[in-house]
Amino acid sequence: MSRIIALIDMDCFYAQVEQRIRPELWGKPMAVSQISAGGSASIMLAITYEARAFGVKRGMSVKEAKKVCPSLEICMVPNLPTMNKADLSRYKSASDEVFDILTKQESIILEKASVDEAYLDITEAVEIACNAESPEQIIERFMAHAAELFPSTFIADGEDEKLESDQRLARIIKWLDEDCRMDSLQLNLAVGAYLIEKIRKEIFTKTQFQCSAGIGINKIIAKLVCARHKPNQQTIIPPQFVAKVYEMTPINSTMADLQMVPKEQILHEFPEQSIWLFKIMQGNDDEPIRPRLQQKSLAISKNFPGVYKLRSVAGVEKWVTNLSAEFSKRLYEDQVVNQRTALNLTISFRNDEGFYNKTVPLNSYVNIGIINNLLSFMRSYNKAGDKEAWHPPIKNISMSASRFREGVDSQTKQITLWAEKAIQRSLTPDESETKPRELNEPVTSKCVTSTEAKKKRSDSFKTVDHIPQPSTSKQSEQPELIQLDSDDEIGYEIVSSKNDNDLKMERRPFYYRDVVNDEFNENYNEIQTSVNDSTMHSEQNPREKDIPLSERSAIMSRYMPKNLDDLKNQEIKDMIEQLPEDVRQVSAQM
Ligand code: DCP
Repeated sequence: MSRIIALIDMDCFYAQVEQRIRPELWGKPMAVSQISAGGSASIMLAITYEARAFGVKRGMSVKEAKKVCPSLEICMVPNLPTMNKADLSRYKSASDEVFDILTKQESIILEKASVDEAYLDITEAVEIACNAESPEQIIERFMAHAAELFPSTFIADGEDEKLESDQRLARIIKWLDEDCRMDSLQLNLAVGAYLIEKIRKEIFTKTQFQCSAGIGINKIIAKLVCARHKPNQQTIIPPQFVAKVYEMTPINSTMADLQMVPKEQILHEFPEQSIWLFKIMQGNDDEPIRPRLQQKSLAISKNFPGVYKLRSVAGVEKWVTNLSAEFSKRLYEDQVVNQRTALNLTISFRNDEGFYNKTVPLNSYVNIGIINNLLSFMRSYNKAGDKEAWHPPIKNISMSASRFREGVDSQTKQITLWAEKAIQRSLTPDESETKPRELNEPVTSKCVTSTEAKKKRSDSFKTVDHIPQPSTSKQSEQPELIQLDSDDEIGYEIVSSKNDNDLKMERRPFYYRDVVNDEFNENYNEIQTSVNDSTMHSEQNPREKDIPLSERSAIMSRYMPKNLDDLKNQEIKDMIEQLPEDVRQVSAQM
């Protein structure tokens, strides 16, 4: 049986999250905006469809947006308490809610594509549904109740965009009656569309969020039509219409253009990729849905565009410290939630002359280690004569942790919890003692729903709200990057824009943006391989066996600073003092 794949994409996601918090904004032209680096301007990130009708576009400034839509309501992305950096935790929590629903669906394979997008391989679920009734019964039932069973489905046939709503239903009934009766693949697509209608309804009922979907025989095709009838609708693309829809879809003009190129030329120009390209051109794409919810790396990145470039030692140190503290906190959180430990740290920065990076073993999650590593690496590139200056100025600082091994030993758990609390307090020295903050609140099903798996794994641990690491650059400064969501395995980012008015920018994985540096990509590939290796050898997980003291101490030492005096935070010092004597002594000697 041919595969049936769906792509579900939340509509104007951040905007819906804000609308749920302020229900009076449902149905209104509104946008979510974020202060750009340096705090001077504010750009639109998510725009409701009501506001899009006025011409409000992503990347516009507040002023530009208000000009085209004076009634526009604007919600700001909150900032992290002590940093000029956005706090995306509420959007991530909302995303978790959606993914909780998706992971609970039976007989589907789920692949998280971004914070608000997922591919679903529903082949098996379709097969099960098809086995429960005869094809005739299914078709009769679908035709008799089409309005109720397919309230928001379109058939992409090249004419679908012109249809009025009554014509939409008539088209579905005709397709069921003619094509689905003749062809089991088309019937499978119809059953798939029916299942996706149900899943989208469930998402809406449980979260109040609307989403759209594309349903086809592979990922590319599902992606191609997912946005065709946004918002809150879904599109099936039967194979016979793929070529026509490709041709008519502007974002895939490349694919339509490829159809015009003689096959010999493609073979000559792209010998390696030709088979794949031919398949894609015909709408065939064998890439499987990879079950994936846990990212393979954690990253944090901050851009300093234009006038915000870092030109002083103090500025660089301040940002390295802030980012390291935040990164460290995320590592601890990941350790608690995912019960795994990162072994590699890649530190990188960009200045006016180039992009530099280095991968080192991640010996400790304590942020002082991360700060020192990054600073000493960066200092070797500071050519300023003046000892307070930094030259060439810094445009981006990034850190990423990768090569995870399974497990966190029990002593580390204690440190993790203590350090986590300490870091939270150090981020909010004035408030946390006196009044409850969102960060310190226990996770509740209302504000954060972590997945079942996470819940099971974290047993006695409380997770804290996720602190993500967005970074933005001004749209006008090209080719500056906008990093969307660096903690997804592939955090998408905008890498290019042909002109200021065309915001249909290319998206590609976070790690491949800096093709300027082959060494970096080589490292990344190596790390990826190692990740697979380490998961294959999960029996080495120290939780699983009674490890001898020397080995336990070696593991501990990775989490312990070499010198306790390095620790500025009294609470972490106190915590280490309370560790079992044997562990403390042996670790201190290492
Ligand atoms: N986002 C961001 N910066 C960008 C692009 C997007 O922070 N440059 C955030 C805001 C979006 C969310 O990611 O709400 C999802 O992005 P999408 O591209 O899926 O766009 P939307 O969900 O906002 O709208 P659509 O309905 O077109 O999918």
